[in-house]
Amino acid sequence: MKANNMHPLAKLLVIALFPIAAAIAGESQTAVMDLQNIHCYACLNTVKKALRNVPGVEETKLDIDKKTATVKFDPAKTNTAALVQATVKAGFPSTLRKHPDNR
Ligand SMILES: [Cu+2]
Repeated sequence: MKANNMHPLAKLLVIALFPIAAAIAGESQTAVMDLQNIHCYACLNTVKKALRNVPGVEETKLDIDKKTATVKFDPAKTNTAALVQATVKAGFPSTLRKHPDNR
C-alpha cells in the first residue's frame, strides 16, 4: 500500500531531477532570447559574434524578422544569464523567452 502511494512522488522526483542530470551528463541546452535594438544584419552579426565568444556556446541561430537569438550551449560551461549578459554588453539587451529547463 505504501509503495503505491509513493509511486507518483517518485515519478515527480525523476522529472524534477532530469534537467540536473542532463547538465551533469553534459547535454546541450537551448535558449531563445528576444533581442532589442536590432535594425539590420550588422546588428544581428554583432550579437552573433558576442554570443559565439561566450565559452560553452555551441550553436547560434539569429532571426532578423522575429529578432530572436536561439543559442545551443553546454550548461556545464555557461548559463542563460551569461548569454543575456553577452548581448547586453554588445549593446543589444535581450530577454530570455524559453528557459532551457522548461522543455
Ligand atoms: Cu544594424
